[in-house]
Amino acid sequence: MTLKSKFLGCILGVGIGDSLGRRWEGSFGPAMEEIERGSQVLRYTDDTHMTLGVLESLIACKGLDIGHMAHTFVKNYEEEPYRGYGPGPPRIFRLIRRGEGLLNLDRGIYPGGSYGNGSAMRIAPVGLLYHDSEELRGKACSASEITHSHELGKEGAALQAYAVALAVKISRLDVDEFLDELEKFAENSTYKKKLRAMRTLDREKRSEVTTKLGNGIEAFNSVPAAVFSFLTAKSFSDAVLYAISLGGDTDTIGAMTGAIAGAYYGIEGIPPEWIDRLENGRYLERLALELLRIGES
Ligand code: RVK
Ligand code: MG
Ligand code: MG
Repeated sequence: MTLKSKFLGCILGVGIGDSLGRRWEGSFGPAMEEIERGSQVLRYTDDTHMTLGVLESLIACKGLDIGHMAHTFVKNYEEEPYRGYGPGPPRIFRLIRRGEGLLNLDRGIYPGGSYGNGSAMRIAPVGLLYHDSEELRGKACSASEITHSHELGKEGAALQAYAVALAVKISRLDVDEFLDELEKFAENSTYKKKLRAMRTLDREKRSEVTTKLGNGIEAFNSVPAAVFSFLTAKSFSDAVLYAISLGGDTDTIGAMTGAIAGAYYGIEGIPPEWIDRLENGRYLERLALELLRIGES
C-alpha cells in the first residue's frame, strides 16, 4: 500500500469517525447497526476542526511551529465556534487573542494543566508527518501543550501519534507486536496498565472493556479505547463502528480509531459512501496530500 493511500485514509478516518460518532456523544453506546441511521451529510465536530488546524499549520510552516499553530487554532475557532469544543480550549483561545502568552494557559483552568483528550483527538497529522522520526514524541507533546500541558494529556497525544505512525509503517498487523511497541513507548503507568489489560480483554464484553479502558473525555480514558477498537477489528468500518458502540465520548474515540485504522487500511479500506458524504472531504484530502509532500521534501 502506498504512503499516499495511508495519509488519505488517516485524515479521512478522523473526519468519518468524528462525524459518525457525533450524535452518540454521551450515550451508553448504540448497536453497531444503529450508528449510521438517519445521517446524510457527515458533519464533523471540534475533533476534525482542530485536526484541520494542525494540518494547515504543519503545511504552512513545513513542520511544527507552536506559535503559528496556536494562532491557527484561534482563527479557526473564531470562524466556526459552533463545532462543539470542549470547555477549556475556547477560554485558552480568548487568552491567546488578548496576548496573554502561549504556554501553560490551561494551568489557570485545571490543576497541573488539562488531561482532556482534546490534544490526542487532533494529533494524527503529527503522527503522519513524523512517522519515521525520533522527534515524534517531542513534537506531539509540544503540539499538545498549547492547550493540554498535563503529563497525562501529553502522553495521550504522544501515544495516539505513535499508534498512527506504527499503523502507517506496517503492512500486516500483528496485535502482540503492536502492543509491545506501544508498551515500550509509553512512559506513564496509567497507560502502560491499560495497554497490558488489552491483551486479555474480550471485545464483545463491552462493559468490561469500558470499565478497564474507559470511554470518557480524559485522554487516558479514550486513547486506549481507540487503540483497542483498531486492534480487535477486521476492517476500517468494523473498527470505527465498534469504537462508537462503546458509548461515552463517541466522536473522539471514533475520530482517534478512524485515524489509526485509516492509516493502516488506507483510503481503499474506507467505504466510498462515507467518503462522499463527509463534510469538507475534498479539503481534508487536499491537506493530507500536501502534508505528504512536506514529509517527502
Ligand atoms: C465536547 C480534573 C480535568 C483535568 C484536570 C477534564 C469535545 C474536565 C471533544 C474537562 C472532546 C475535560 C472534548 C475536558 C475535548 C481535564 N483535573 N479534570 N487536571 N483536565 N479534565 O476542557 O479539549 O466534546 O472534566 O481541556 O480536552 O469532542 O472539562 O477540553 O470530547 O477533562 O470536547 O478537558 O475536550 P478540556 P478538551
Ligand atoms: Mg468533538
Ligand atoms: Mg468528543
